[in-house]
Amino acid sequence: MTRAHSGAARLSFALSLGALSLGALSLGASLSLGAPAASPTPLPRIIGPSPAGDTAIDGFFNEWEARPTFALDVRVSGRSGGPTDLGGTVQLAYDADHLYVAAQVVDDVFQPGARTTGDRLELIFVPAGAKARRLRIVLNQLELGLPPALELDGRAYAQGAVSGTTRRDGWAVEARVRLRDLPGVAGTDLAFAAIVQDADADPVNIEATLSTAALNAAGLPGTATVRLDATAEALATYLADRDHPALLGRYHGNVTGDALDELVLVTALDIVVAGRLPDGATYLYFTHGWRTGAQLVSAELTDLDGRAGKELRVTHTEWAVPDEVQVEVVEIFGAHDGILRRMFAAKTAERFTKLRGDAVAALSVQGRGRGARTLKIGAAKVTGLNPGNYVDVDAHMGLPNEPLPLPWGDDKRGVVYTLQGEAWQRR
Ligand SMILES: [Ca+2]
Ligand SMILES: [Ca+2]
Ligand SMILES: [Ca+2]
Repeated sequence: MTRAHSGAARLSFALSLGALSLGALSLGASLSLGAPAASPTPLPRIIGPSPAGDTAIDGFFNEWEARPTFALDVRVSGRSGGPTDLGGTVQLAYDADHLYVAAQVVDDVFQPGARTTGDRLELIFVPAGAKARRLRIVLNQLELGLPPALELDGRAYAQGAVSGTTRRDGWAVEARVRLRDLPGVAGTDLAFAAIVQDADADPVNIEATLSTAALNAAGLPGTATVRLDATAEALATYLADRDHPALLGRYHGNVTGDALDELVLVTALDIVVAGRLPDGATYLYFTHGWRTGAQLVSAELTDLDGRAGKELRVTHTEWAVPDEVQVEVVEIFGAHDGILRRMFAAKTAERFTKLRGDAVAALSVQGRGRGARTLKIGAAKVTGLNPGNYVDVDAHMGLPNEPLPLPWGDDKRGVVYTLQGEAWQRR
């Protein structure tokens, strides 16, 4: 429940979580991460920013060696003449002002590229909720040392830079585009594809087309494949340190009330809030949220405390007594003043599998307009349970959650909670 700042390329920080201590994390150098294969909501590849000045558009590719790579391995059309005919990799990088692209293509015969003839390379970017943008790198007579040219959405683009070279086994280009000309490409989930069309024997006959991502019927990448995100390093380190826990949910919104939105991950082990400050420094909050076997039921970002920034409302189930009593717990987490806190936790259901009975209550959120919401847990509706066979399982729970109001208990009319300080408490 701590916030760590990372302005430099690497540093280490210790986290004090009280009883939920995770010990120390050390931030490593990895700038990319992939979601574990078992994840129900795969995380797009996250690419962190490169230091300004690290990328030179000069036809030399040494600065790209350690950067994340997208393989040209999705066949869109045509047939391959083998590994020397067509293949290769495409890379993206960015800094505060520019997007950088590198393509290193294996191609046995270079055909000078023009808009509709020869070997061709196009990159498609579809930011979340926005229309597709197309960057074409017109290869020209690369083999003669003539420079390629850029086109953005079909028009000559002179605000960038591009360089290229032919190689013994193919050709390679790198390019730079102003981020201001591609709004939304950085900082959001991005459907991205690089597409290479290969002409060998005849400049007007495309023999094969490869892409870095599957394309939909409209010829566009349909799912988010990448995210250019300044929080990448902190997130990558967190995920590596926790041995890549399964991702149960991911959300995007403003949690802290800072100027920029945060990325919220619910993993099998923790709840993580990653963000950055306007000066570029990144931070990471996380809180231990889950125990072995806990399952996410739902989560949403919603304003509950009436202050800037949304709260994360999470509902999960877990076994209070293994294979006998499953409980459902609603929790609310909020970040203020540099601390991510559990502001509320209450049980909303108990399911006794052996007795075939259950008790289920509803949480209602009351109040509108400004100010904190009032929470009410109504008395549970009970099936198959009565004061004679009901066993209070709260003693077995380690969570500091409020008990379930039962129709025969002291709370038989339900319980109302109001925000008092940093937590909702019984009125
Ligand atoms: Ca270079
Ligand atoms: Ca070829
Ligand atoms: Ca070719």
